[in-house]
Amino acid sequence: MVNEDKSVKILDNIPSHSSNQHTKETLQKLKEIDLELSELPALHDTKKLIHAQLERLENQQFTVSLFGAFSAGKSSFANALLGKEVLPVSPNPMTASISRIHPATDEALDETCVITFKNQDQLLDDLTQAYQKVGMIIQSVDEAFSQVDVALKTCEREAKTFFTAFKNGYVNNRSHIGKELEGNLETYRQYVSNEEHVFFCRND
Ligand SMILES: Nc1nc2c(ncn2[C@@H]2O[C@H](COP(=O)(O)OP(=O)(O)O)[C@@H](O)[C@H]2O)c(=O)[nH]1
Ligand SMILES: [Mg+2]
Repeated sequence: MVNEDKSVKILDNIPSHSSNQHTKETLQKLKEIDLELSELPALHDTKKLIHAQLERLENQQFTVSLFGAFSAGKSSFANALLGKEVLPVSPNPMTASISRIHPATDEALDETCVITFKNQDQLLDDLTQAYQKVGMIIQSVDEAFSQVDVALKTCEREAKTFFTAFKNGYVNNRSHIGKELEGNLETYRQYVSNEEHVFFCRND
């Protein structure tokens, strides 16, 4: 019988940086825990966590996340780590977008990118909230676009960036809504550094 405390204890004993032998042992332990947890629906969340760890370990994957205020040097640090100027660097604040950099694979070649766009519902949610703040009700993204100049005239200064990005980016990005766009390094740099493009991209 495994309880949650015991499984956490086993995980605590697993070395964080491992030689090949340690990795094999860790994999074995995780598989054992995974098997025992299958019979315990109450520990579904723990099982999910262990599954994710198993997958990462088997594929030799790990994530380094960089957080920081604008112009803290996150992109410069990531480029130094990659040994290549992948992310655009600027003394001025860039967009608040999240980039995930992966090693190249047979399917996802080096210096290629996939940009994921918000769907109609996500865009409409964002827009509805912003329009409500200026006392306007919109029913569709197209309607929001037709009313954007009115919103720009009445909105507070902080909301101007939002409405301007929507206004300037809509025509170019309309056809991408709800889709993914594959491109090269130039496409990625162009998207990540332009508010009018980032506005239409998913950020999760
Ligand atoms: N002096 C100094 N400047 C840095 C350093 N790292 C980055 N910068 C500069 O700080 C600015 C912002 O860097 P960036 O990497 O774009 O920051 P991000 O907004 O956090 O991604 C750029 O002008 C960089 O050249 C550092 O270690 N020392
Ligand atoms: Mg940056």
